[in-house]
Amino acid sequence: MTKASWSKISRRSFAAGTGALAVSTFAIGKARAAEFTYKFANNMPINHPTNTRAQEAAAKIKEETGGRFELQIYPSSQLGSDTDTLGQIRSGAVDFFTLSGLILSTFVPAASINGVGFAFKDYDTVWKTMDGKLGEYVRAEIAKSRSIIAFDRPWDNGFRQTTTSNKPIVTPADLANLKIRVPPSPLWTSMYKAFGSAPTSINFNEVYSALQSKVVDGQENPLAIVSTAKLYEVQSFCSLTNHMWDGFWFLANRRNWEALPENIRGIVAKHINAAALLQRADIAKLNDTVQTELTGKGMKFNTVDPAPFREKLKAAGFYTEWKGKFGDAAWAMLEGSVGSLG
Ligand code: X2X
Repeated sequence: MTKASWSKISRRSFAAGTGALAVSTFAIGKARAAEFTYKFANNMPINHPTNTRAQEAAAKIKEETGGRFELQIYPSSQLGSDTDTLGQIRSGAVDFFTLSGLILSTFVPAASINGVGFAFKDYDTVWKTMDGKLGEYVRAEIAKSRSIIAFDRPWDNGFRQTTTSNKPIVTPADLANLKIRVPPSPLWTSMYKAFGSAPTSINFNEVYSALQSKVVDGQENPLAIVSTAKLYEVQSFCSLTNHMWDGFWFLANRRNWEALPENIRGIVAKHINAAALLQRADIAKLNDTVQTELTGKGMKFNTVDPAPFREKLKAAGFYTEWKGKFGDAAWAMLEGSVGSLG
């Protein structure tokens, strides 16, 4: 956050006080700096719908605030890895940050609940759940942290698929001993340990090089990311495992947020929440077209039957363990939306 310097403010009141000449001199000078310049950090490439929709929202916010508020977007983890940026949003060094609930769970444990393996069967259920009671519960848990808050509408990351350099994943046995990259989050590590894989936590900004240098043989991400982050260049197979739905909470540093005038907060929240809905629709559309695009680039696709994967997690005690961690009340909210998880 930067507020206009006092010298600029006094220059403006000086201009306001000295009549038309001073005002026009001011107007032909350099474009006036916004009164509030806030930083939005994220880990997505510039051409991912998260950034294209955020850019549009930034333009609308600037217009509707008459130039008083500027949202500066830093894509591709330019301000640091997700783990670093989580520290920065907590301290207020960045103002806004979109973060997967699963990674956020290293600070707000309840936030990984949507990532329970094979919980969601389709987007209809996802949005009913995340725009409904469970989403509200997670947002309240985030707010309890005191340092950050989440906007009402989660943004889509997507249903996660598995890519590998060496073999397709068809049955749970194919995951055994697989050197797979997972984002830094206990739920992810726990799930792949339950499959008998060898998971390594790596922040997204290092995934491409980790795959390229064969530190790991596979990773899992939604198709929109496999495409926009060019992971197809370093992966050969894409197995449509749909093993998890993942979304981004649009987070704000509470102190910096509350430093904004109420009318500006209203304008920012309105456009950010509207952008979330547009971003969701973009990703849904991409899901329909990206497979063809990636097949053209040489990736080999296969579908999987989710039932044996779910059975494997059940047998390994994964669901029982995480029900215990999230607690009966939160688990009941999840099962109330998605059905019994066993
Ligand atoms: O790190 C990932 O894989 C990503 C981009 O999907 C998340 O932000 C969780």
